[in-house]
Amino acid sequence: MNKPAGAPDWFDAVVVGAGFSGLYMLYRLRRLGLSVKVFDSAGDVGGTWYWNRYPGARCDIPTTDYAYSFDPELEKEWTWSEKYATQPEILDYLRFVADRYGLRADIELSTSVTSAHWDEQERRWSIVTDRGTRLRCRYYIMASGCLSMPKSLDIKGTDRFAGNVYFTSRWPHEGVDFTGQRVAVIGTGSSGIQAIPLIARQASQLTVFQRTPNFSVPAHNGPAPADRLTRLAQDREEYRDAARWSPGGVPVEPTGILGVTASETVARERFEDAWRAGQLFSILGVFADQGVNPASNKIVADMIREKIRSIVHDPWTADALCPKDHYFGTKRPCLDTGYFETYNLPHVRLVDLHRQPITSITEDGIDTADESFGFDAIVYATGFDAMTGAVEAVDVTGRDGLSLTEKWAAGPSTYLGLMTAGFPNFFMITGPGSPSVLSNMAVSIEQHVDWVADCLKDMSAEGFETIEPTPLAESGWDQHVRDCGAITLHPTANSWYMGANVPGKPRVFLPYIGGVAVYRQVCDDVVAQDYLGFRRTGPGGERCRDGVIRRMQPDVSLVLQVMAEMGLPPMETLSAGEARAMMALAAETRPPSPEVGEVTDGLMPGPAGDLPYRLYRPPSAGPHPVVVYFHGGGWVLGDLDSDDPLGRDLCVRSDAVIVSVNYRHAPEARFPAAAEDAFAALRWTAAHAAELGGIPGQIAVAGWSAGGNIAAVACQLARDADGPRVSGQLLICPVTDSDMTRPSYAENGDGYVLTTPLMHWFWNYYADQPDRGDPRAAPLRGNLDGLPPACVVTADFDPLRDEGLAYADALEASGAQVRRVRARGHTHTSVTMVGVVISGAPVRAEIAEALRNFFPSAP
Ligand code: N01
Repeated sequence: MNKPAGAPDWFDAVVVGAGFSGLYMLYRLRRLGLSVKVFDSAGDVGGTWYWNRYPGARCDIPTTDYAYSFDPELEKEWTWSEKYATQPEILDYLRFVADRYGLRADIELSTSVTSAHWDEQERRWSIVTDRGTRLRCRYYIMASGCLSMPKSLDIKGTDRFAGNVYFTSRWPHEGVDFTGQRVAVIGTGSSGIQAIPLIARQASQLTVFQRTPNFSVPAHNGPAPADRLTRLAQDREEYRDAARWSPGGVPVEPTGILGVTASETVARERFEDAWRAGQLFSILGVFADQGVNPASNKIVADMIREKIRSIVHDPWTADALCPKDHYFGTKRPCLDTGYFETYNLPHVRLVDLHRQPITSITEDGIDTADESFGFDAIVYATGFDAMTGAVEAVDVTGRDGLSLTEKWAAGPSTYLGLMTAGFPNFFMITGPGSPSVLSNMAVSIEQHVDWVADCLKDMSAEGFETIEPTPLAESGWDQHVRDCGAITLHPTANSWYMGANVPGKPRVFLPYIGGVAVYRQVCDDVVAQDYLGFRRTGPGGERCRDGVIRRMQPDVSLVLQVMAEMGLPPMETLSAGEARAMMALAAETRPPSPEVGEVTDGLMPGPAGDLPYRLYRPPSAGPHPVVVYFHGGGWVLGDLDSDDPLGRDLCVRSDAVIVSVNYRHAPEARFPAAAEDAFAALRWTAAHAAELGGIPGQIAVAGWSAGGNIAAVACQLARDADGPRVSGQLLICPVTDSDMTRPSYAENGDGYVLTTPLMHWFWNYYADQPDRGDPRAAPLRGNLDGLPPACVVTADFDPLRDEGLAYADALEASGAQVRRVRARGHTHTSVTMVGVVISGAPVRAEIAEALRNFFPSAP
């Protein structure tokens, strides 16, 4: 069909960016038979490798891995010269790729897309460029890179300097000769750290202005590593596949060794190996827990600081170069060649901006609070508006005039980092909410491009014209991205990952840290579930299977995965004795529990003999309110040790004395033994509160699972017996009924540790069928009038969830004050896994607050 005169050009797809992602996107779209136009503001292809030409610029992922893998022939035709190739070599590679596949014909260089507006009527994007070109397309794809928009200068007086000014991210093509010059470098991120040693070779004087010292590891560059080349030669596809299904996009075997439990010898060996390897994923993987556990992280950080001090001769400079304000890995670590050694040169000086902040750039140089420096040249290595900068640089307007910048005012919101609701047919390659910058970009780019191309192919096959995520799917993914970030140390750092380097940018953890393999699986699952969370429309109507792809907390999933790999027999196939032995064995591998002020074991009288108890006293001066706690385990399992971490955690968080009671268990003592013991324990503790260091009259009960059951029963018995007065009841995932027909049993009865068969096993041991309706077994069936305030905790993936909620509803209906705590993304057991499941900590903090509120007069 001929285009009417003056009408905009039409393409199936417009792609912004001709770097790694844009080139491959073009290649894939062409193979689908689509018409494509690629725009890039650069004078040639290459993206980041076109612009970042500063001396020393190299990749920091071994080049064997930082390359396309989609075509074996391409791999045969290109050989990398070094472990970490230089910028010119990588740029040559990308030019070679563009030429080899004849891609240039569809690429318009030196042209920026300035606006992209969705036309709902026509179901097309209208695109405008800075050269005034107007065109229309069905699919608009941003392949504009995560670190391509330089951060605006935020230092006073930058326009005053009369000497030469350079930006690492926009380096002159002809290069720069600093011979004989007095040079300043501002910024010590990856760019500064790579450039500084080379600038120092030429400059007569080099002054480095450092705001935040950075962790850096020697790259030990050299020829491409023989072991990788051999593996690739032996089975290229196997190697590439291992990368695709690895945590970071490079085939590295993750360790299971924890920093907190490793011996000093093991820790030292692992660190030195990683230091020698000169690879980011090695040093980031010394311990499995260094990204989440401050103590473990400190071991690695201390060893790096030790290295810095051993390299840099001047102790003041060495100290100033040691990072102290962030955990290792929470700001992107660097790979260097002779960076720290450079400070031993007599003409190189470090200025620590924390002690001596820049007041202004002047005509002649730089003024700090106490000194004026004269320079011939200033190099800014001050970084990027990462991940969102390039996407938001275009005026993108979606349905109903919604602007992307407005939508993202509080931080980006995406589904899978690929699309965003309200912007049909708009794709981002390695957008925020995808592994992107935390991974080998080459692998993540290929995965995204393949996903988008396959999606368009599927749409065409099924007669759809538009695709867009649903708000539910998107907010679910945003939540999952936040949940993954929240269990790590990342949110504590002022990093560009957090948007903290750009003044005014919302503080949000931008990438997805769940790992490349997990993420790939998620994307595949979405497709397998008929594009779950996407709405697709076409002339034949629309199709949408709405939903959230990942609702479980990431560390809970990990625990379930580890348990599945252990291949333990289902508990309900064991005898009570065998099940208890298995529980005891599992308890031996727990990490250390929280410290409390004091722990004492004792005995209290029960209806059929003494009951052991363990008392946890907070570190603060008493007396304290007292909480009588009953452990979980289906009335059959559990003891003082099984719930020891939770007892300690509750104690320190709530500042209350916790008296954990070991009641009689089934099948040796069946119903109502446990309930009777619980009430006896409550009475005895209330009567002896002062002796126990408690405040008389300030007594609450608490329990988890079956312990929650007998805690609830104890409150009912205390009410009926006219005492003791109970200030509150904390019921964590309690058994409140013997009816297993509620929906949460159907939803969660299999696969989340506490299963329907296991609940049957527990009930069968505990109570005869006729007794199961007795309110002392099923407190939901009792009279709920006049009961103390409650905090009821329910977990999303718990078969008991709905009976917990039913109890909260019924209590409220009877006039009790109820605080509901939802353990979002948790199972029946995970909230209690102190020190293992980090995402349980905020839930336990909320529980502790509820406990404290039971005792309003407590200090
Ligand atoms: O940028 P950065 P980069 N006054 O943001 C400082 C990738 N990359 O271009 O930390 C004074 O890391 C700023 O200080 P602070 C890689 O992912 C890869 O170096 O904000 N100083 C910091 O020291 C990397 O992480 C390679 O306190 C100011 C520096 O400037 C990412 O790109 C090579 C300042 C900026 O560091 C970005 O690296 C290069 C101010 N007003 C880059 N503003 C490879 O090896 C900022 N700074 C592949």
